[in-house]
Amino acid sequence: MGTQIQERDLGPDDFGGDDYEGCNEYLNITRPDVIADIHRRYLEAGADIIETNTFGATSVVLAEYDLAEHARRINREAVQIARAVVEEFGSAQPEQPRFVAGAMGPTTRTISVTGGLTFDELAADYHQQAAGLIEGGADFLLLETSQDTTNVKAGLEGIDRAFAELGLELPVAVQGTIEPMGTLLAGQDAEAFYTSLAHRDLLWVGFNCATGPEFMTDHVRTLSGLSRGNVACVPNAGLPDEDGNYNETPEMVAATLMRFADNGWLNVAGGCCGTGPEHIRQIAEGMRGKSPRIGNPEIETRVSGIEAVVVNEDTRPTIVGERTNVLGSRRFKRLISGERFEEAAEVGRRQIRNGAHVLDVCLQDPDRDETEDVIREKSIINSINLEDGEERFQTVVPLARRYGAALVVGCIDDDPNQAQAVTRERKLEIAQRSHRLLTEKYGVPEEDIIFDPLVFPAGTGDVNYVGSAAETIEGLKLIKEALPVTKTILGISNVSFGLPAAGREVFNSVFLYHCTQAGLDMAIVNSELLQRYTTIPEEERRLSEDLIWNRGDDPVAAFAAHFRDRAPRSTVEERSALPLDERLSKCIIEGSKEGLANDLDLAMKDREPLDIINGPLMAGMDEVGRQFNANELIVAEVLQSAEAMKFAVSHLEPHMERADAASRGRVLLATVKGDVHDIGKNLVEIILSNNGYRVVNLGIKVAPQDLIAGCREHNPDIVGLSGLLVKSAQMMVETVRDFRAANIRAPVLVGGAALSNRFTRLRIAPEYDGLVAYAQDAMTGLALANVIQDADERERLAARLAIETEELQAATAARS
Ligand code: THG
Repeated sequence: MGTQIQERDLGPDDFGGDDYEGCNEYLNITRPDVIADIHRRYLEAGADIIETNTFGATSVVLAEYDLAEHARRINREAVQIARAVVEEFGSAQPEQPRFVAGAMGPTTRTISVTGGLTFDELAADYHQQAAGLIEGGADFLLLETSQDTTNVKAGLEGIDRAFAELGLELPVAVQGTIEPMGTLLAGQDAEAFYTSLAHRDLLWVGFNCATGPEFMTDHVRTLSGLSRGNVACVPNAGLPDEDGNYNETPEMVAATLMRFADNGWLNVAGGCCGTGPEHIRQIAEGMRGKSPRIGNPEIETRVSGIEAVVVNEDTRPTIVGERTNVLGSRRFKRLISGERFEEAAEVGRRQIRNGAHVLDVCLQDPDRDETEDVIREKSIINSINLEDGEERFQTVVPLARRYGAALVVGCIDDDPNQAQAVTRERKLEIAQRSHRLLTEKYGVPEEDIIFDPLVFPAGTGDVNYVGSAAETIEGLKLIKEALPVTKTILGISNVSFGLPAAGREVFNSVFLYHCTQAGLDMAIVNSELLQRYTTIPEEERRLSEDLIWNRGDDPVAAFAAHFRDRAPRSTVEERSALPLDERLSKCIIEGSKEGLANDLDLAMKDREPLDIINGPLMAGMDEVGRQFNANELIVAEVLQSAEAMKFAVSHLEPHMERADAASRGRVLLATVKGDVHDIGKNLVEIILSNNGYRVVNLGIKVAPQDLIAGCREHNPDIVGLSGLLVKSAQMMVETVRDFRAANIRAPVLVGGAALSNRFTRLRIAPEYDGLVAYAQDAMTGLALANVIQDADERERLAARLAIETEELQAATAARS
């Protein structure tokens, strides 16, 4: 609409005077004939849906022209123009029904970035806009070009208010705009954006505007992989050039959208800035006969801030940082009451840096107004329960459904004698009652319920809580068994209240270990102090386990006696008594950098850096892998070990000899999209560059389009793709598929923990036109690179790999 209006070279008179020049929305009043004509041209071109000329018809935008109070009327009349044109073509034609979308732009402010207006002010403006659009007769409402999910939520709130006012509901669709840097202006990526909106039953979720379609590839694929409902892609005709022109031809835009549709990603295709009627004609033609996308049936527990977090088996337990709690930390309380918010935020960042995925933010200070500081993404509300009967459910649950939030539900009810469930049976009973109410009466999806079976202090001597830690573990198991789609959470540190300081983290750790074994999904802990179960001496484990299961005469006294008057145990000191190589391995195993640099310097006195990596450091990583596979480590701990390894490798790297600069070839390396793991890849980088290769390392979470851009820029001889997670293997398939579409044929080496030669041959190689080989480890990667750089050997390798693929395919076919 914007570009079409601009092309008509309208003057001040058309806009109703100098004061209004540039206010496109005012043309609905002053030149309805022009707007009608634009609509007509798009319907002639084959559009099923036209958008009203109301992108900026909210009071906050119209106020720039002193037209704020006309917002409702402008929206109403804009729909009437579009409606009339649609009726010329016949809105109810059975072979092509046509629709009017009431367009609602993002306004000129973003609540989370620019500020300058509140959620409630924006919701009030959207209320007026939506009401005008509904009164005019729109078929549905479209919140589009969204840059900030908080604005979208204000939009949805305004729309709900308009529905309530007018006593009628229309379908609502939402489209975000992902900038060239890969996120919305306010920072969320495609996954977080979808997660924040997944609670609404939307007509569709999609992306529009921004870049041309090519740059949207990865975002549309991501959205398509996640979305339960429909997906739309409505791109610009390319990125505007320095003169503001959009240069992608109708053929180009249509071809890319057709490719998306062929991949099964689309329910709705369209054009935004710079797409004229001819673009729409070619898109409409291109989409004819293509099958619409089928929604994703998968059920997941997912939440989001700027980034999305999925609570599932892969990352269990999700770590919830406990320090951002005014009731659980005196320091945090002081910072908040002093309004030292930046330092308070740093408390959260430290929890995150030490492995927390989620923060337990509690600002319940009676002297302050808590609501001031709450932001609305898809958060987790901690917590509700049945202590006062259904009252809390009644007030909180509708809010959670309206704005999008998961719910922690404590196992507490209105029992007059003991409201908090201590026994396993009561925990299960309350969870089941809450579950029934929440799913049946309030319509909460099961995956958004997180039960807290409750943790009580096990070591205060309070007779009510003797054996309660074991009841928590057993109650957890019963709840997981009875309600497998719901999730569980525990405030781990509660268990050790009242015990000697030196023993608290030990006991927390042993308790967390047993809860994790029992199936715990989320753990509220101090991620900075987490002790590894495997590093706890046998005797201290036994003392802790006696306390959990109430074994022996007086397990509290035994535990307290052992830890009283002791400083917290120092693993650093214990390590220092070991021989050098064991110390190095231990640093990796325990995920500690303390003393590591010093020990590496010692080791370098009689060994080459690469031997230290391949020796004690890799031995440490192997042990970490073993412990992880034996369920003795949680993901957060593995990440700490990875950090220590990274630290060691970067400490050694400057001391490594480089082979002659005469380059043996150029290698482009990246950890694929969705994955942050890069120890393996960084090792490959070091080994290759020490063997004469020039390596360009694109880093972590590299999306296919960035790899394609990297290939175009660096023209590599070999591309190396790395990734640790199971989903990274799939991302490698997507990446080479995009390479093929972009005509890239460089040999690709793939490696990573979840990858296998079989997957590489059967799933990745067939999607690519160049050579693809699996490198089991860094040294194999080097050997393969050397083979690839020799023309004859490379040909033999390609032939061998092709045979392997065929054999595997034949074997698979035979089996099925
Ligand atoms: N379930 C759920 N949420 C919870 C809990 C729970 N949130 C709060 C709490 N329990 C978990 N968080 C903490 C935070 C701090 C401590 C314990 C649990 C703690 N603090 C020290 C103390 O009080 O002695 C340190 C105080 C300080 O540093 O000033 O132990 O069970 N759903």
